Amino acid sequence: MHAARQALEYAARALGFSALGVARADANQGTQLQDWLAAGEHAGMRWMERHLPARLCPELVLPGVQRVVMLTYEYARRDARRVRGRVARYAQGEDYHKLLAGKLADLDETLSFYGGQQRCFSDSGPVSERFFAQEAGLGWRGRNGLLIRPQRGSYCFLACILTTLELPCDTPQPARCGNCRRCEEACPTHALHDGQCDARRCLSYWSIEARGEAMPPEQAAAAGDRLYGCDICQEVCPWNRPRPEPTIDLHLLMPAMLRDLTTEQMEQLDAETFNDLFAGSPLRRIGAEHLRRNAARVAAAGNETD
Ligand code: B12
Ligand code: SF4
Ligand code: SF4
Repeated sequence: MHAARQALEYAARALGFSALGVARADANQGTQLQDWLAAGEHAGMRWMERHLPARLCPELVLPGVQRVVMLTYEYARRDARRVRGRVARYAQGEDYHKLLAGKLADLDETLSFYGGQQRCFSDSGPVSERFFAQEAGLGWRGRNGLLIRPQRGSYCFLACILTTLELPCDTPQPARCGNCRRCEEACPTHALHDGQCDARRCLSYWSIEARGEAMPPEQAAAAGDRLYGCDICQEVCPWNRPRPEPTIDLHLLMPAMLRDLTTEQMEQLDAETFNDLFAGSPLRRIGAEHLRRNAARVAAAGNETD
């Protein structure tokens, strides 16, 4: 199985992934996910309840699974918007679900050559990606809940391959947050506790995932010019300090259309124009109405501070 792993590493590098690690599929996930769901911290994301059995048992996702291969893919660290209304760094370029799906299909093919059966996901399947990334030795889970790599910080996508091959595994790294609590202290809505994020309080949830519900006043007051997503708990993390910017896939750089589109223009978008402009962007998933609502909130916050 060393040969299969070597071939996989080679192919992953060629496809632009920045790191790869392997964990046992039956690694003990503890009870954090159940506790988080039982406390209602998943807010309106009911699909997380439905996925619970599969999340805890990868065998239900791929019978015969032995390993979870975890990969990282870098996105830009610079905020490229030229006008008011911040967009989370991960969402600045093309839709990463599609971009990574093609690359994962190539890696699936590589492992098939060695007799493996695979299922691949990136933020698209019932797999606890941060848990397995830590188990696979790619980094540790910070107090902001995210996977942090000692050399590269947390600005990366995670992707995973469940495989029936018994690839050699990696060793988890110790957590290196030490006494730091900057993310917890900086979170404007106090969403972080015990290394978990309470989605009911999180600006990322309210500006992206919440469907048909307006942002509660406490979150709206704290959101400022955050139009889509929130990077505050990453911006303050010392492991994300400026360092040479890694080479970023051109598909993940912000197109001029999004760089210059003002919140006033967004408020005017009809569904058709929205679909045309945002085809291929992660922002498309929230739909025209939610974007207009976010834009109106950002514009109103701007008027208050003028
Ligand atoms: C739901 C979700 C959200 C929700 C809820 C966030 C949350 N509280 O988890 C919302 C919409 C709020 C959100 C926001 C963001 N998200 Co999000 N999100 C997810 C998703 C789909 C599931 C996460 C999840 O399962 N949460 C539930 C919690 C309880 O699970 P968990 O933390 O993984 O815990 C499990 C294990 O870790 C274990 N565990 C935890 N601690 C411990 C300790 C021990 C000792 C043990 C044994 C086990 C254990 O328990 C659980 C077992 O199943 C993942 C993709 C995926 N499929 O994993 C992306 C993902 C985590 N998100 C991501 C990103 C980028 C973000 C944002 C930064 C986006 C933004 N800029 O706006 C923010 C950051 C917010 C934050 N600080 O967490 C990336 C993270 C990349 C990274 N470097 O870590 C992911 C991995 C998507 C991807 N493929 O790239 N997200
Ligand atoms: S994404 Fe923003 S609101 Fe959510 S936990 Fe991080 S800092 Fe808090
Ligand atoms: S800000 Fe500090 S506590 Fe939070 S994840 Fe980074 S190192 Fe850990």
